[in-house]
Amino acid sequence: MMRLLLTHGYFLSEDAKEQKIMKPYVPLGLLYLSSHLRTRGFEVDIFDSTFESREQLFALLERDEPGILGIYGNLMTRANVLSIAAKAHTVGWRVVLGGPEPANYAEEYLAAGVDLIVAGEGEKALQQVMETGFNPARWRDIKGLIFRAESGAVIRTGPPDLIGSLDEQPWPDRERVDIARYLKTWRAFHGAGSLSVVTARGCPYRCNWCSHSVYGMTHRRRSPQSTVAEVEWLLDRYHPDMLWMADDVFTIHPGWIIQYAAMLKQRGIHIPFECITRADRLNEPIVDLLAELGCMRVWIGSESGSQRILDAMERGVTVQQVRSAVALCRKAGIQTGMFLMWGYDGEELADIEATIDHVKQTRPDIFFTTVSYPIKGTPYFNKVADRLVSIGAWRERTDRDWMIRGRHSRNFYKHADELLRSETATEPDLGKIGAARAALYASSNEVEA
Ligand code: B12
Ligand code: SF4
Repeated sequence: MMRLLLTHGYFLSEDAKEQKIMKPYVPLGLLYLSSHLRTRGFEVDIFDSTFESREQLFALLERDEPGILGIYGNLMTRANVLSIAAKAHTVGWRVVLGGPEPANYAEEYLAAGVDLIVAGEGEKALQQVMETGFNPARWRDIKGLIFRAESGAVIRTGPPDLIGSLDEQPWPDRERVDIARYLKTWRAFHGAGSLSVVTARGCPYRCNWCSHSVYGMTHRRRSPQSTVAEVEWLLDRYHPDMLWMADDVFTIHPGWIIQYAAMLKQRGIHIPFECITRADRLNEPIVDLLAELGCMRVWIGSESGSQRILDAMERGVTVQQVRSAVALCRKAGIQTGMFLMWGYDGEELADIEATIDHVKQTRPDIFFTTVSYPIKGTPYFNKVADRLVSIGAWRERTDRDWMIRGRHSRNFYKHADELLRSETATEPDLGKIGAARAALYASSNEVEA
């Protein structure tokens, strides 16, 4: 039987930005694949690259008997994934890719020499591939694969077979990675160690710029019982100081939260946690329950203070809902983190002013801004596709680097950011605000490409 080695192309030591944030989490997708395959008798190893170096991985690939190398790829790790795949090939490994990015650029990855791409949920598809002994002649009947036939044609076998009941899956194979190192890093930088858990897969909402490449529009939940059992085990086994509920929208199902809370209480479990949610999935009873459970911070995608832009994004949330949700959290003692997006299609100065006004009125504890970027496969990407200008070679850039012809310049958004920050400073400086606004307006005729 061929051995499978799983890895991801993420090296913390090469990421200067993350080294300042230092909130690493284990690659849960790989750990789920590992436990799924190992319980079925396959030999699986994990090289968790987070704290290791590229050189260490390359040395391992050279030293070990070649087998199958499975690599997780997202939009930030393209160049690393390609370099790892190339190295693996030169020393005799077969390479399979999975995760949210590879299927979006299947032709390019296959042209780079990758043997196989799994599009979407990986457990069943990879299991079936392993059962063929990694034999391409038997891949056509397995759902969820993209590969090249001998003729050179790219074969796509359609969406993968999904796991019927998430509760029947073994928990992610955390014992195979160095959890202590993650916790130690967290504690050294933040005074508390955090571990991630997922309670569901997939999000049914349709925010236009969000990638649904792994789970499509599906939404499957674990039972509260199974989640509570995993949480209890995590606390007993690793003693984290807090948890991150890494779901797309943790509070999507109020009934589930109520049952989960009741079970945690019944077992006397209380652990601080943070999560991502949507403003429309919070109301007073749910916020109070979250607070009671130990929720210290919720992250809300607020995106814009302009309803016109939220509607164009098909966000399905109103500006007012965000304001009310943040106010409810403040009242309950839960901190709020807000994500904001500049530069969505059609956004103009008035929308930017509305966003700044919105943040001033809403007063989240913290906010992060990004200039919107079209991820391949999203409706947003399709909407701006005819205006996309690429800079540099595909192998070196990411979907974050697209330029959109006719959009305001990066400089303009930098000024928007400066204005937002000066307007929301604890002690606003009128001089700074005036200068930032003047710079924003003065740069409004500059275009990106
Ligand atoms: C947790 C998370 C993070 C954490 C990552 C922590 C970590 N180490 O996991 C943090 C906050 C750091 C993060 C950051 C970012 N993230 Co993020 N993140 C997520 C999130 C919410 C959950 C990931 C997860 O654990 N999923 C659960 C597991 C079970 O699913 P999975 O990882 O997809 O794995 C399954 C399949 O993909 C497949 N599979 C995975 N690996 C492999 C490998 C092989 C060989 C095979 C065959 C199959 C396979 O099988 C797995 C089991 O079914 C996802 C959304 C989501 N719900 O998945 C976004 C998501 C992955 N993130 C995304 C983005 C855009 C980012 C950022 C770029 C954001 C930013 N602007 O900075 C950064 C990039 C960071 C980086 N340098 O890599 C996008 C990726 C889009 C894309 N096309 O690549 C997603 C999909 C969100 C979205 N809907 O748009 N993220
Ligand atoms: S942004 Fe959040 S709510 Fe919207 S589709 Fe993506 S995961 Fe779902």
